[in-house]
Amino acid sequence: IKQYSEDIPIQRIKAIKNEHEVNGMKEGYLQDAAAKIQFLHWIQNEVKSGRTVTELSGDIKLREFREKQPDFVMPSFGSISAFGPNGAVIHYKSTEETDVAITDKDLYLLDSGGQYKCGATTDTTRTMHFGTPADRHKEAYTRVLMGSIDLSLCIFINGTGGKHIDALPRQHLWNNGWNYNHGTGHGIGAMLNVHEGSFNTRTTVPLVANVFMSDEPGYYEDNDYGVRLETVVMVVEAETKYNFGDATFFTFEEVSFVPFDPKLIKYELMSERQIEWLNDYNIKIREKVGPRIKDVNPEAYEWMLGQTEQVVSDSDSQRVVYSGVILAVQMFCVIMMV
Ligand SMILES: *[C@@H]1O[C@H](CO)[C@@H](O)[C@H](O)[C@H]1NC(C)=O
Ligand SMILES: [Mn+2]
Repeated sequence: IKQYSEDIPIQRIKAIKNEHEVNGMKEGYLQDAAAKIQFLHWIQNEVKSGRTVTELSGDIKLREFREKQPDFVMPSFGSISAFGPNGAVIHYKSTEETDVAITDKDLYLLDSGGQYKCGATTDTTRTMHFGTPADRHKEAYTRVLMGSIDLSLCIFINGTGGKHIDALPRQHLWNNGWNYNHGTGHGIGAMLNVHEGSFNTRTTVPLVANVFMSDEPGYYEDNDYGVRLETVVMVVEAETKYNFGDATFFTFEEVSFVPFDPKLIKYELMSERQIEWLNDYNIKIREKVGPRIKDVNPEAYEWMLGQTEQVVSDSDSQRVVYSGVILAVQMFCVIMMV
């Protein structure tokens, strides 16, 4: 009789990162974000200025940006660099036969990662539009983003497995009669396997602190487009007001820091809590990745600032007042400096 267990002890020990592995993972994801931001800025410029970039040639350029990072060793898997209808092929691998030019007419999905000798395996996906996206693109993108945020925000009691919380990233798609035919989250190694066992959103193995998992919902329309947003997150203990039965509660901390595409977001669909998450995330990108690109690539830095602006939700008048005060203070400082 063959028996198969999801929770293999050695795999489990491997998946729960120690302090050094946690630090190495975080460092590797920052290096990878620095490379990816520069790449996304570069490819947008190429497309806008009418130069030809294809799925394959773009991926070569991405590698160049990664190679400039101090700890980069090699790609962690063959990039999924997919434009338009190719983005709907979940495990797409561009070849000479399928390679197409990337234009400003459709969505571009990029799922890729690297191995970093500080001890990280990275895997991050972003979907972009370099022109004016259609409403269907925006709606899909926003619902995927909302699900990704809800998973990242969720607080769960010790004993909860990935499968127990897998409805969260799917709910905004289900509400629309949509879904995606792949897992939401897989474990990931520390300069090892890009897919690692024991902890994922298919099993009920209880999630514990220092487990790294992808948060990657998607939505795909065959022969049309694909949206996937993948942010790697780490399980951490949550601070809660109470502790029912002395239980520990957990939540997630983001590890990938690559901007979302504001042009594809319908903020009116999002809750205030989701917008607050997005604003916090954007501040973290600026603080953590900003210094790594500011001097080496000021144009990419400026572009990143534009992608990570704070969003004010209409219904939250306090926020409007707050940002008004900040603006007034900034104006005052500018006037004083002049
Ligand atoms: C989680 O629950 C398990 C099983 O009851 C227990 O052994 C473990 O110590 C708990 N972990 C934390 C961090 O509370
Ligand atoms: Mn992945």
